[in-house]
Amino acid sequence: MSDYLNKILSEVKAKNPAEPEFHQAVQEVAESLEVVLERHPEYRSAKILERMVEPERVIMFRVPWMDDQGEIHVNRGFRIEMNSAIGPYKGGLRFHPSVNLGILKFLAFEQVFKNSLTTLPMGGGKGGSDFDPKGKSDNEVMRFCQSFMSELYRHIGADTDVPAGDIGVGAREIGFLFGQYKKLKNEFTGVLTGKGLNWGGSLIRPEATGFGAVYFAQEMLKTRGQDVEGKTFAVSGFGNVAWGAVIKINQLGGKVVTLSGPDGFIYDPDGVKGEKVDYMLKLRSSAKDAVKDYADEFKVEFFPGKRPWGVKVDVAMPCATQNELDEKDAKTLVDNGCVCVCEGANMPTTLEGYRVFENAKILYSPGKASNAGGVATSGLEMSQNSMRLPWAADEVDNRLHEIMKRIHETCVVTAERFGSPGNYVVGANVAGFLKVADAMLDQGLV
Ligand code: NDP
Ligand code: 2IT
Repeated sequence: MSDYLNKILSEVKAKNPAEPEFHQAVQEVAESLEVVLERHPEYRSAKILERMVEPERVIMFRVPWMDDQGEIHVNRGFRIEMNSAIGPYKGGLRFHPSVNLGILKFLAFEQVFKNSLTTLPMGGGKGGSDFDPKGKSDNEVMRFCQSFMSELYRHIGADTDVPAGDIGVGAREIGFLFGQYKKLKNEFTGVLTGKGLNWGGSLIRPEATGFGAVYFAQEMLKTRGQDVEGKTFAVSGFGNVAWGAVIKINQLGGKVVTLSGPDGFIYDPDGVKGEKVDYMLKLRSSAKDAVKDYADEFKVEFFPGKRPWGVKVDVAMPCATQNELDEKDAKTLVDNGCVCVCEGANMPTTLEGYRVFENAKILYSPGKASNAGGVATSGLEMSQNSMRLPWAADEVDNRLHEIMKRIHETCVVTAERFGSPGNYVVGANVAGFLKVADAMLDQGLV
């Protein structure tokens, strides 16, 4: 990296200590921007990157709530409003005990580039809480969501900041959050996405991230004359994203042989299909955080404490969480003949893992490109809410498919234009950056 970029990275590290995931996300983007900043000194003199690594606004708040036994708990709530150059802040809410400021800043930073790639007018944000939904009753989750929204409501709005789901936040939580927002504001607007179908939600939104990621993998494989049909896939996670990916892989004739959870992974050589896909929904709603039940139910092998990357497959789709695939895993995948790694989660591969894929020249897409279908469909939900007209499932799915093809094309063309043909990381970072940077230049020093 140039001295200029190294200086920015050092300053980010000094100013934001103890936020390793944020440093990692900034470093990955900075490495991609070398050529852009050489060719475009106007971005340097306007200090665009220096401005982009500083959130426009960070909101942190107390979330007190009472459990079913009458005991009081206090969690911490966050919303990072990272960049609004191209639209209202947009991005999910994560409820997981690992949530802290640095993790949400990395996610908000990634979201800015991802949303820019979708072609829709959305800025970037992320939020959440260190609340652990594991083992909580519906009533406890409701009281928590109501308390969380009692503060968040004053900072968001359909034209200001539009949160959605992420890890630990699905249809149930969005419902409770929306109910409380409506009550406090006395307004029925598209302030959240991922809503229920009867009250403003979009068809295909639950499936969209996984569907979009598989459409992206299909486009990547096409560049090498290959297809999803007949390929075996290792998928990690068993949540919303993994579920959507498994459905679409099956529809396109591929076979998924693994799923994983914090407890380990399952290997199902016959493929996760049919009733087994529906069982994934049961696993999630059991709130047990374990994938082992799948192995017990369908009599397949379970590997406790292990990740699925040692299984010989054609395509790997990490769909669980950040840094779940490291250098050693990457080498194993490459040695086993894996031809494509398509990220469904946000930053699931470490920087060292990415370098292994880069050197091996296998197809590798960063989450900000390949998982953008979720937020893109959130953007389509916002459009439907503004029009007060719902679209049919086919219409949403076709638009999602077109958007993913366009993101793929943009990554390929941009990577080539900036001297890194075939590198989807460079393509995604540079294309995402250019649109936001130009909007920031247009709008002056704000
Ligand atoms: P879910 O809560 O539905 O599922 C998350 C999965 O990852 C679960 O299997 C979960 O297990 C596992 N997981 C979470 N944290 C950890 C951890 N620290 N260690 C091991 N496993 C973990 O979330 P989603 O499917 O929505 O999200 C998965 C990934 O996709 C995340 O990276 C998210 O940011 C990303 N994403 C989500 C989008 C969406 O629309 N939902 C859009 C784009 C990206 P458990 O909860 O049991 O720990
Ligand atoms: O990481 C993501 O893109 C999401 N969790 C979805 C965000 C959204 O606003 O739909």
